[in-house]
Amino acid sequence: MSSPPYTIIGTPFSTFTRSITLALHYKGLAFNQVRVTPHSDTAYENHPFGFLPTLVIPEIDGKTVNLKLRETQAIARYIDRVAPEPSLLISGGDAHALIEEQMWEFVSFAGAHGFPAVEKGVVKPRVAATDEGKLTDAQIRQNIQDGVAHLRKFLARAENAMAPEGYVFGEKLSWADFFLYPLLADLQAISEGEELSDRFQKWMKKMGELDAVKATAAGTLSVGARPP
Ligand SMILES: N[C@@H](CCC(=O)N[C@@H](CS)C(=O)NCC(=O)O)C(=O)O
Repeated sequence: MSSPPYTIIGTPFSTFTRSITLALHYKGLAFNQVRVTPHSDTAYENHPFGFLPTLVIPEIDGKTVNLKLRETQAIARYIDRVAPEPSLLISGGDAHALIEEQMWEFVSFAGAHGFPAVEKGVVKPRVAATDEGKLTDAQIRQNIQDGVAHLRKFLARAENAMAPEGYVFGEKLSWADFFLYPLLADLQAISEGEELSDRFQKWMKKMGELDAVKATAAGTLSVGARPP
């Protein structure tokens, strides 16, 4: 008998949620998605702080548990354990990495520094101002100029931590790519996408060829959607 599918709580518009749905698709794990925004009633019913995503695990060892697992990196570790292949881990010796934990270091950079730099500092204020329709492009650019200056620093440092070509760790697709991609796909969709270097643009193109990326595009800013 096949196991019941997982449930992911989170709108496709949420970049952390997309990191997980990318991996669920990539690893061929069936899931349902409950498309809610952060701090909605459903978000709070599933997450103590109303954040996204939560993964609801229906069964463990054939026993119904409906366990709610929060925090994207904890969810990633669970997914790797139940579906180790195809692997999203690296090994020391992949591209510039000496030890496998450098992949988790990059993941943490993306979440802790990339999310505020890309989403909070630039994407959200740009989208809010554009949707409101009261300011000119020049006025919006002026309002977010500090955010863009900070974004440039993040992008330069992230690029510096990447292999010179291929995925973040060269030939090996990993969680590092799945954590960074949703942020830069949003960035690419707005005018400030012009900040993406040639290296990032090549990487975006390579990522865009993945079935998992195509399957998770609906409902994201990259295709012009809005929450949920
Ligand atoms: N540390 C959390 C961060 C998740 C996160 O920030 N999710 C965003 C949506 S993409 C959110 O729920 N934000 C709500 C807020 O900032 O108040 C994780 O890794 O899961």
